[in-house]
Amino acid sequence: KEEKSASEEMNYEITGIEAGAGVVKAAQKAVEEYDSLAGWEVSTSSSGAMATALGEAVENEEPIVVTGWTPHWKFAKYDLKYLEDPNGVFGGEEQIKTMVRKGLEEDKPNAYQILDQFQWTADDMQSVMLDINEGMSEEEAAKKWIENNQDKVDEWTKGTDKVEGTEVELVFVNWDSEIASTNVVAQVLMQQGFDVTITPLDNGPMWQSVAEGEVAGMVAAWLPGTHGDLYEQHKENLVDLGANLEGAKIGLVVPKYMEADSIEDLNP
Ligand code: PBE
Repeated sequence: KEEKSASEEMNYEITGIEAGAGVVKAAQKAVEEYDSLAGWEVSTSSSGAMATALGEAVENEEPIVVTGWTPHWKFAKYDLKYLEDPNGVFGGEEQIKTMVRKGLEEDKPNAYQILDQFQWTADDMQSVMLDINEGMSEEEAAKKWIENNQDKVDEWTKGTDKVEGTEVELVFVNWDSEIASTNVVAQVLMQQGFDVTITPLDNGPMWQSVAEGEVAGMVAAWLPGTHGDLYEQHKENLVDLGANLEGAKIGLVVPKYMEADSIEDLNP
């Protein structure tokens, strides 16, 4: 009964992020599949607005359900838990993969090789996200991580030559995780002499611009689940450079003080 009042207090609303995000689509599917979520809605706004709503709820110890993902600084900052998903709507462990346009290897082999060799851990990514969340500029946070992890960066640039002003455009979505990774990769490419542009887009256009060969690539492909539909749509026109991070995850996330442990503990 207590959870019923929590669900009521939340106005039967899951606090979502950008409408094009895979985790929002998965949350909408969960609303259809779980009886406990009958009549619920997934609000859409932005990752920033979701984080603000989460912070305010935690401050007031109010119930909230957000579309969440790992790696994310929110787990370092607040005591949070994933709601169990017995129907498996949100999928299992994910990889974040790098996708580049066809022809990049021939046109810009050094950029291609660095993007191919880029890989790091969830902890690495989270440390950059935390610095940005605590007020450091995206560029400064990326540079700081690079300075502290020169051994890893050396592996990414191994076997490549420096260039002089070769242009490389990367696309990403303004999700905290992708802000972190894209800025780090951009700084590494810059240090190798590239003239790098990073362009934030919505999720669909991000995939499309790489597939259409308009930009070099992106490091923000969450697979197999989160972006599975976009991958299927564009895979013939992409070069898949494999995982740059293992152990990612999406799901519904709540503060630990909430009684619900499973999506089935919420109430219609
Ligand atoms: N995210 C972060 C994205 C992928 C990266 C989980 C918000 C999404 O849901 O599409």
